[in-house]
Amino acid sequence: MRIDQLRLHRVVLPLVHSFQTSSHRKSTLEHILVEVVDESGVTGWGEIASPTDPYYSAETTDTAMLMATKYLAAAVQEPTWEHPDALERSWAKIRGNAFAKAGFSIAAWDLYAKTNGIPLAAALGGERSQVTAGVSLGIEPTIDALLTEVQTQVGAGYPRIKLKVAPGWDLEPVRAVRDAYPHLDLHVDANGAYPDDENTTAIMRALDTAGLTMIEQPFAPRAFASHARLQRQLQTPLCLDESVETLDDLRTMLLTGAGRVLNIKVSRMGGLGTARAAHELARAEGVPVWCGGMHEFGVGRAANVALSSLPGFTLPSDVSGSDKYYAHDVIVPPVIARHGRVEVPTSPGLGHDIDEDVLSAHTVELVELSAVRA
Ligand code: OSB
Ligand code: MG
Repeated sequence: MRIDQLRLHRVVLPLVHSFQTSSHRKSTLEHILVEVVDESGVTGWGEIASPTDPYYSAETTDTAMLMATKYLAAAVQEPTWEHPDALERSWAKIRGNAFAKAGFSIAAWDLYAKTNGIPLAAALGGERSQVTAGVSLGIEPTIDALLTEVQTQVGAGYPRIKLKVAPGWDLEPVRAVRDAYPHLDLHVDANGAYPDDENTTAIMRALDTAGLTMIEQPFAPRAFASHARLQRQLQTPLCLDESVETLDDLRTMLLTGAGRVLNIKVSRMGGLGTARAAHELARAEGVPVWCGGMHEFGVGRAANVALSSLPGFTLPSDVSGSDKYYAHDVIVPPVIARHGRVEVPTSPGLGHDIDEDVLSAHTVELVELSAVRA
């Protein structure tokens, strides 16, 4: 296979409900959709789901666009390849920039699966026909507003709720939700917002009594030693997200005991190949994994659903329905969750078509970089 045409669509979609994490608040999201066309005219789609600003990782939408046009465009169009793993290897020499790489990886995997007439999930080795979805709830202005959100999502059938926490928004909201829902599968995510000090240890010890399934990323991305020390003091498993960008990071987590659960994100790990490899390594070590999200539009969301069908994804993934985020998603049909479960598509590739009207209505920039061949 060889990719002849490449288009990068910078797309802005309004969120149905604005979302606040420990670092920022968002009411629209801007992602880059990657469209590749091979020599026989088959199209693959991917999504660069980087946040606009460098608060989750060092990348931004603008750095991803720069890396895409300056380096990844050539890396994806030069080689002839039989499997997307070969393409991912061809750009491995580009350091970092996982979100940008992931957009190209998803497009290549979609193209590969379509060319072979199989669903993306099957191309990855997925086994499930349905995946269990959880929802991630942002920091709300008040505890009552949070309880209303929890009620809405529990009422919609989602079996697992994750709450964003941050210094000043932790014990009180968690206790309020736990008191209202004594048996709910509940976990918290701090996005690395806590300093490693005695006060934090006291807060984490208190959270340890709230019956949480896990505490996700209390400390900064590189803080393996801090996570390992805290984990030794808690019953509740720590889950790493931002810390694990590569397989070597996962090996460090396993060796140091910095976490007992792994959140695998296609974006953070630079593509579906590395995400799948991380799943295999974690599975061999008996570490449960789940698929995290970055508020993806439908393209990235569909890739997350396909990945979540792999056998080691034993915990609910952040693959809630498109409607939780976007009034009009860029794909048809949208991703639909019923009673907290999403069907894994059975048609070739991602299993969804691009809604050209929604795409063109929300595209703010289109870059075409087609190969010039001798
Ligand atoms: O840490 O999982 C995170 C969104 C933006 C940045 C970081 C995170 C998130 C989410 C989104 O929690 C979950 C989803 O896409 O449903
Ligand atoms: Mg997280």
